[in-house]
Amino acid sequence: MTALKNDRFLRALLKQPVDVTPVWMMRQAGRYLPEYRASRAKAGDFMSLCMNPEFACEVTLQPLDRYPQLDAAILFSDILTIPDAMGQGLYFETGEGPRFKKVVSTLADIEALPIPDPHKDLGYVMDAVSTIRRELNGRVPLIGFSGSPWTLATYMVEGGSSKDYRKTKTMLYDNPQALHLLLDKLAQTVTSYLNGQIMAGAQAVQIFDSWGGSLSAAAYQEFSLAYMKKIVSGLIREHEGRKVPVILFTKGGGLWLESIADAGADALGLDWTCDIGSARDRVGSKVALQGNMDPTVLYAKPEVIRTEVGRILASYGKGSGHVFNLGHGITPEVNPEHAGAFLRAVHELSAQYHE
Ligand code: 1CP
Repeated sequence: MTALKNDRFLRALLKQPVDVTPVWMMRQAGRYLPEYRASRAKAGDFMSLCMNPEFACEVTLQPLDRYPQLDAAILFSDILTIPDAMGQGLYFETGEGPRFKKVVSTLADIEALPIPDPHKDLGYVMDAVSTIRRELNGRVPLIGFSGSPWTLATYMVEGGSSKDYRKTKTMLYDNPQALHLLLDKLAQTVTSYLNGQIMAGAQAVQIFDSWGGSLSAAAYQEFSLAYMKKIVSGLIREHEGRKVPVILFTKGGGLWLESIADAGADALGLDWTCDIGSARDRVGSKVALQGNMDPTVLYAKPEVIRTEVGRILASYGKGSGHVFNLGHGITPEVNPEHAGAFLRAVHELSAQYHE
């Protein structure tokens, strides 16, 4: 394997010294980029991009070619590949978001769900990872990812996106054994899926618990964090002679940072609702932090974006252990030039915080 030319992302996740704060953006390959929309039109639809390793590789590299400041690439795929591989039949209605042909409602439905084999049932993802690794040729590290069991369960039980997770939460309170069985199957699946990505070449992995923040404090511990802990304890943590850092991102998890920091991961993703300096005081010696600019700041003028980047860097303060990111994914309406101003500001303004 080619040596990494830029490893500041991996170094910051392990709190090793860096020259400037590394940066990447959640959803950096996506609809705000005209080149992404052109590739999607060529492929036919979103799932065809994910299922064809050449297309997945092409769109993964697009933001890196446009923005030389990006310090990491993220596999182009989706968290919903897992429910699809469990037989739910994922499809996308234009402008409507994800949908499933089959939903999971009863204990019998959950008992019948197979545990997918990453190589047989999700081989297209493994092929995308190895293709992207080859084409990156050591430019920057490649991040693999999965949804958390709780976040995946919400899509599987609701049959798509939801505002209130009504069916999933009804199951949580009325039929907790059924939900636990589903979460347990998902934790097993996510563990082997992420290990498959690591063996195929992913150099760090992130678990997206996008909807964990919708839970009560007690339910978060029992139905989301417990399963992420189980996954973290089953992951391959060293490969090709290097540590493979694990990042946990619970959107809305700011109140529970101390307990998330005890889950065994190397870094926590923060949304924009918490102050990163206070978060560092609460967990700083245990884990690195990733985040946390409000993605809507990218709608503002480049000077305003720069000020906001400076404010977050100052709040984190001196030293390594910070990966700059948005607090959630970049949205389709963002002007790509504003994303460029954001990435440049992170490198330009952060050198003063590193020796
Ligand atoms: O129309 C299109 O082109 C599809 C839009 C799209 C894209 C670009 C979807 C459908 N997924 C993706 C890619 C994607 N999804 C990546 C690619 C890597 C990157 O550049 O970051 C990643 C990491 C995801 C992960 C993902 N998918 C999450 C977790 C992250 C988050 O934003 O919270 C979730 C919740 C999904 C589900 C999903 N897939 C697609 C959409 C529009 C959604 C969200 C639906 C909802 O809000 O419920």
